Amino acid sequence: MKRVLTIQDISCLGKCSLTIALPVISAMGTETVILPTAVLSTHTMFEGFTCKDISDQIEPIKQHWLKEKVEFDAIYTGYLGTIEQIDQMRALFKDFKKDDTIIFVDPVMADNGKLYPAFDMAYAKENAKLCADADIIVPNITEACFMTDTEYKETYDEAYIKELLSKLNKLGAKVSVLTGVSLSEGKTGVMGYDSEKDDYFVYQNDRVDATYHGTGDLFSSTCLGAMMRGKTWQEAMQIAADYTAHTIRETMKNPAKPWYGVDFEATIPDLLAKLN
Ligand code: PXL
Repeated sequence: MKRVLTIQDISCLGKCSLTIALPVISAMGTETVILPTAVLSTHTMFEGFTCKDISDQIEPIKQHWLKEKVEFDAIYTGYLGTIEQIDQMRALFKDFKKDDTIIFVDPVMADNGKLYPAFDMAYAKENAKLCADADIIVPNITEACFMTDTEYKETYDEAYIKELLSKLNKLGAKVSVLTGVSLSEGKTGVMGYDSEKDDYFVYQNDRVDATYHGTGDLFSSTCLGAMMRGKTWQEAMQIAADYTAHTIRETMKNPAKPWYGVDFEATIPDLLAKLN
């Protein structure tokens, strides 16, 4: 069985980051080791959330694991809290990266043209540096714009996306994937670029007209979970895009749907059926 380490916050209520990555990657058949970076009462879209940064635990936890000679097939970072934590991730990658360890970076910090409440431009620049150490990065268009000093556009064409991918590629990851890319009316999906093969990949499915928090985390977790089960990154993106859209559609059918997250718990069996 493969083993993934995922490093993100725990939002106790809210269905995002670790409360998605842990159940989803585990259910997909991969051991999921977690390193929480902060404990929040809820994700940051709730008013009045509490937050306890636990950066000071990262080093002792890491040292213990090094002593135990733990190895990871992939390391996946998502929402981190501070510039210092991003620096800690760069050191952690060096400590644990073997030849075949996949470093998967989702530089979670922004959406819809805006940074999340906790972040500023300095944080975005530091995330750009973290991307240099990755095998695969999966920013949305907003995050890509902040990391590459590009103007954010609501309406765009394929040339704009290719230019963004080319700028992302210069940050240094082997594969850059942009999420939330809509190349025609009523469609949405991903477009990626593999710098080693000089190859583009596009996948578009039907757009679902609803936005929920945590869907980016669901996409990333599913994608890495599929890669751990032997899928190529292109196959994994397709599985993750379909599963995320399916989960949003199913959530919308729920009369008591939570505004703060999607009902991925109900759709995991469908994901496993697709995977096997
Ligand atoms: O889903 C991304 C995410 C993760 N963690 C926290 C968040 C968010 C998005 O708002 O607030 C704490």
